[in-house]
Amino acid sequence: MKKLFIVLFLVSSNVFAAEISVKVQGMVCSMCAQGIKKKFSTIKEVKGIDVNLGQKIVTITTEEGKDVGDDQIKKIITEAGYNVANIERK
Ligand SMILES: [Cu+2]
Repeated sequence: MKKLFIVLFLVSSNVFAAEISVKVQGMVCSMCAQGIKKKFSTIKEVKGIDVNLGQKIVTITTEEGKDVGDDQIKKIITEAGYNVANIERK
C-alpha cells in the first residue's frame, strides 16, 4: 500500500508540474541570476525558479497544470539583456 502511494505521488508530480530548462547566454554573475529570478517570480504560473550560473541554465518550475510559453520566456530573458540558446521541457 505504501508503495502505491509513492508511485501515485511520482506520477502526479510529473504530470502536473512542468520543469522547463532554459539555456541562457550572457549570464555571468549573481546579479544577473537575481535579476532573472526576480522577473520570473512575478509570473503567477511560475512556482519556482533556479539559476545555475556555472551551466548557464535557468530552471523554471510551473504551478500544477500551468505552463509558461517559449515566447514569454524568450521575451523576459531578451528584455533583461540576455539570449536564449535553448529551451527544454521535462
Ligand atoms: Cu551579472
